[in-house]
Amino acid sequence: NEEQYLNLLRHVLANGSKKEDRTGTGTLSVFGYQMRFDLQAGFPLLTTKRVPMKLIASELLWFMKGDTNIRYLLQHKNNIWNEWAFKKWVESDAYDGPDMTNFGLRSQQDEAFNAQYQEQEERFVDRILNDERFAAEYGDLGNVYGKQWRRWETSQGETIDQLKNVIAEIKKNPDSRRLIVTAWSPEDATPQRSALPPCHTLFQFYVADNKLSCQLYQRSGDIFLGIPFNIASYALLTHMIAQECRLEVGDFVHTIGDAHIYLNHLEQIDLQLSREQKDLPKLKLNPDVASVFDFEVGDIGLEGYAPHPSIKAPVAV
Ligand code: THF
Repeated sequence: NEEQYLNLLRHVLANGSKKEDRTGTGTLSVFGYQMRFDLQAGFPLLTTKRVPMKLIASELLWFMKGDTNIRYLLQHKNNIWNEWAFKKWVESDAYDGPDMTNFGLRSQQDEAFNAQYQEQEERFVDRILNDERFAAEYGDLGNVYGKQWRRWETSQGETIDQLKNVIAEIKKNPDSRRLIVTAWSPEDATPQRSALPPCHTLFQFYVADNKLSCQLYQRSGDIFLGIPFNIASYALLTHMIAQECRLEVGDFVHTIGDAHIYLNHLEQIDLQLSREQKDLPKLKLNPDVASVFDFEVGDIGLEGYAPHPSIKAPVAV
């Protein structure tokens, strides 16, 4: 069940330090926290609030395709990365609409500005969907996960397909202690080269007793909005790779560096903690898909997911 996650919420509420952050929202934060989910016990999707599995699936497939353009996400009605592309657009020379400086914070504090912002973002999304050249220029987030996992660029000008390589290695050499995919590159962790340096710094696989486990080191985690997505996403990835490698699933181990609750998520968390947990759902993958790179959204389903209603919260940009 999701006790591990609820304990993280309680731990940070009780022990977190007040800490300012890049986005100006303010957080309660702890440094260093680890959770472990036994994937045999059910699929770790929260039941104390509805978490949209469809969005998690399309985001993960987007990463796995090596795509870094939000156009694919928008075509799947997934808006979770919009703000980062929108930020690049409104900061570019080509943008000629109303001033959108610091839109994340201002949209929450100023009703009139929020209306303007919503209109501009809607126009932006329309243009990404309908104008291929505009999408190529302003829909691309640069060196985010898709690029790092599938098309890592070396200083020699070669590319490395880390995800493909690690799957081949799991099959060939399951006892290896080097089953690693890294997204963090010191060269790329600059505002010029990446809209948002990767939060999911590195993940490692481990095979024992015919079971595939995965551990993620996440440098920074938004506990209320991001972490529930991240847990489900890496759990799903582990299931897909296990299917291709003909292994059972083991544990997902989630290690977080700066684990923080945004101060504008506190009421939502009180509500969530007042709710009773329900049974975890089961993941249903289409068993006929032989390669992880052939999965589509329709091959990924859930059985027995009957969560409490979703809880809305603003995302810090
Ligand atoms: N930045 C911040 N501040 N938080 C994050 O969680 C985050 N992510 C990704 C990149 N930067 C981040 C984006 N992932 C939602 C979920 C995941 C996101 C971004 C946003 C979100 O708003 N979820 C809503 C539902 C949204 C919807 O229905 O459209 C929710 O209620 O869960 C860390 O990976």
